[in-house]
Amino acid sequence: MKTSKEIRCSLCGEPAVTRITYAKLWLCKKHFIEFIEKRVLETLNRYKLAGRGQRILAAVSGGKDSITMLYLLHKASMEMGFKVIALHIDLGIGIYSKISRETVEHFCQSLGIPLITLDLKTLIGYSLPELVHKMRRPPCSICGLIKRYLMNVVAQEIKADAVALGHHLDDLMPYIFKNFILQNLFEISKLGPKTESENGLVGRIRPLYEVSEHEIALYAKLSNLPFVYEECPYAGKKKLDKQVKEFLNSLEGLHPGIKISFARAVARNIHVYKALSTTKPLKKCTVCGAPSSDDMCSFCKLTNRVAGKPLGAEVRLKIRDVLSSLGLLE
Ligand code: Q46
Ligand code: ZN
Ligand code: ZN
Repeated sequence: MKTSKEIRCSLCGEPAVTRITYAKLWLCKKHFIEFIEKRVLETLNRYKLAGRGQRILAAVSGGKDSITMLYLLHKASMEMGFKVIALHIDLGIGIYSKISRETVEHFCQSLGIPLITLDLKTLIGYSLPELVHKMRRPPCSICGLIKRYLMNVVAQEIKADAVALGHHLDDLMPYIFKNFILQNLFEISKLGPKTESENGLVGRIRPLYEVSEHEIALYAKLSNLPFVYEECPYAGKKKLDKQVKEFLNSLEGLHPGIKISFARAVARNIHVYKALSTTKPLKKCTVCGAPSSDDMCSFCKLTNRVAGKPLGAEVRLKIRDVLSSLGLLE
């Protein structure tokens, strides 16, 4: 049996750092880094996620996935000729948010990436923990709603072509599989590598669509990327999500490459899932103009409940001030 000392890169003969089972390759540090960078470039090209002259808004929390996504997107942008602008939302979750914000600020500064930081408490008068306390709703549902809203306002205001997210293969495939089991087929259409902009909602792209969690962790480590190790204190996996993830990983062990094949098959069939929509076309929120299924959007409803008035329009003005001070308004 080979010891780890004897294992050599299949491409250059240097000591290997990892095995890419589905590609039947052992790779050294240099070739592993190149392998992942090529995979992301191919993803951007294959699914037409970004192109020359475009403006991409990258949502960055400071965790390893979003930091790696931003770094890889930034590298690709120089080759492909698009512009990356980072967005960080400070949710006010004590020390976790403080460290996350500092990490993102330093990282963007070191790479010369323009960064927009929005502070939730400054925008609406409440931090996420304060909202959770007042509203008695699951933290992640409040947080998700707020982040989606703010990302979209910023993307609209800076005329971004898309919002880039750090979701990877091991986030997306279990979620897609779970939605398939539950036959929430339309939901699957939102989980592919790209959702198009429509009805005032700026589209999403997922540059790490074909990169696994393990590959991201190794890439971040080997590239010395700074990221926040701590998880958000509200994070927690549901039992079914965890089990579906383990199931897909055990399948991958038996059939290397099946997760990527699954991801590509879903991407090919996104239009099929999209055609299953039963929702009505979106209207505009009467308060803030954001796309909404109701007369008032969920952000305005939420702020109305907690602050006594819908804050969407006010928040948009505050965001415009932030963007203007950064020279990002056209
Ligand atoms: S930040 Fe927000 Fe996550 Fe924290 S409160 Fe939940 S959704 S876990 S990506
Ligand atoms: Zn090598
Ligand atoms: Zn609104």
